[in-house]
Amino acid sequence: MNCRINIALLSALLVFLPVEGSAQKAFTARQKSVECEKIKAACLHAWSGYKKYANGYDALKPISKKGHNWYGVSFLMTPVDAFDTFFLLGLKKEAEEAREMMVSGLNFNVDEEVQLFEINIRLMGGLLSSYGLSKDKRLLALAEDLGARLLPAFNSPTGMPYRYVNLKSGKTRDALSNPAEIGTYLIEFGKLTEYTGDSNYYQVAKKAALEIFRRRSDNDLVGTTIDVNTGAWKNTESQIGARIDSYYEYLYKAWLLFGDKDCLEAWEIHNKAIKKHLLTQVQSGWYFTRVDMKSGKETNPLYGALDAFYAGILALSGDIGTAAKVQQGNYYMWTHFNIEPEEFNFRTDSVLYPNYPLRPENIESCFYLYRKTKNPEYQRMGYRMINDILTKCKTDAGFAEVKNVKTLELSDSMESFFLAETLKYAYLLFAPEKTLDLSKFVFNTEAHPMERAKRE
Ligand code: DMJ
Repeated sequence: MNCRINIALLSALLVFLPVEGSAQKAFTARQKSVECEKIKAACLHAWSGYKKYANGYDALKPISKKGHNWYGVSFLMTPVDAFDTFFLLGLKKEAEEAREMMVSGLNFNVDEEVQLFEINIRLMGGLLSSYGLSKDKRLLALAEDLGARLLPAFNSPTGMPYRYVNLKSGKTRDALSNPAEIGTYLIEFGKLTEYTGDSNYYQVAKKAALEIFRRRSDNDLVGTTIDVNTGAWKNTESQIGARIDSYYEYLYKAWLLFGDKDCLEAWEIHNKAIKKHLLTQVQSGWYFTRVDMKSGKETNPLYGALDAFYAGILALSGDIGTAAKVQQGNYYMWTHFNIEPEEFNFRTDSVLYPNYPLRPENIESCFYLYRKTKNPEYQRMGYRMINDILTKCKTDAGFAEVKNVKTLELSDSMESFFLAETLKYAYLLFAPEKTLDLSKFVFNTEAHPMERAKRE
């Protein structure tokens, strides 16, 4: 059975793989539609595994075939994250199932301490985009209830939020935070303000992000860890990956979504500094290194799966030249190690963290670069990545994280962002542009599309 499937897959690959030496050749309409169908089939496979083995849980364990919750109760991470992917892919039955689960199963009036950042990008983002697409008011009511429960997190002396908040009592914990967990609320809280008319949401989100910006170094860089009680940096390493990434992303997107000029200015200042101090060329390509925010000296030549998003935001902001050369490095990272590792040392070409948890960022950057340039090279890159995932990460029940990209051993996790982001960007890379018009929508960092407000 497996063997039959593999042979069928191989022949499909041979028929549709763009011929070596004609790398720039555009995919035909038929080839694009085959890719879209393949990605839809992957969505259906992941969703049916979730329903069969993890129904009602946050996530599926795709090897042991069990459900997994992040906290004491389930917040239905997978259905909330997946609804808008099903919607955009035209998977109506699956979208309905996910919506029904949300409206009948979500309850935020629980004595649970949750991580503000993850709840915001996955649940708040998912509920708001689901409401925007479906106009189902019950989803907006859930988002409003959740928003009110998250607000106490921002009651710190600096206005930068604590990392954890209890949804029932509002009690907060953990003042040692980072720019991503402090500055990634502009999109969701801005949408809440737009939908509810309560300006407080956007105000607290903007204050938090700009408190980070205010504490930038003379080099216009920020560090990795900061104390939200005192505002003092605790780790001054500056980079664009984990713990900082979406802070930058949201500054630019707050401009796109809400026309916020303060955020645009902050993005431009940071982006200039990032290109000046972090962008580095080695033999295999261009990467963003890590430096001390004050001295600008390199601390660690590390690059990885999360850093790969930056080419996409550069492309979105119109800097195609830099985006294109960084994407070559992203592609090298993917192909050189079988599948991209979580982190590698680009000076020694050695892997530091060998896992691949089904992350979207590299494909996301292919998507933005393709949309902005129409250069089929980016579809070719994405094609390689998608097919690696669909063949190497597939299990009976879904898709699994790679434990080690060298051995391709799998581990028992399918993060909800696989359905929210990885498969969505993969599909949109080959689907007609009208499926998601970038002049009308902006994605939050979990790939939940938010409609841009009409401005004069
Ligand atoms: C997602 O939850 C979001 O994209 C976040 O900004 C970074 N990490 C994951 C995907 O890799």
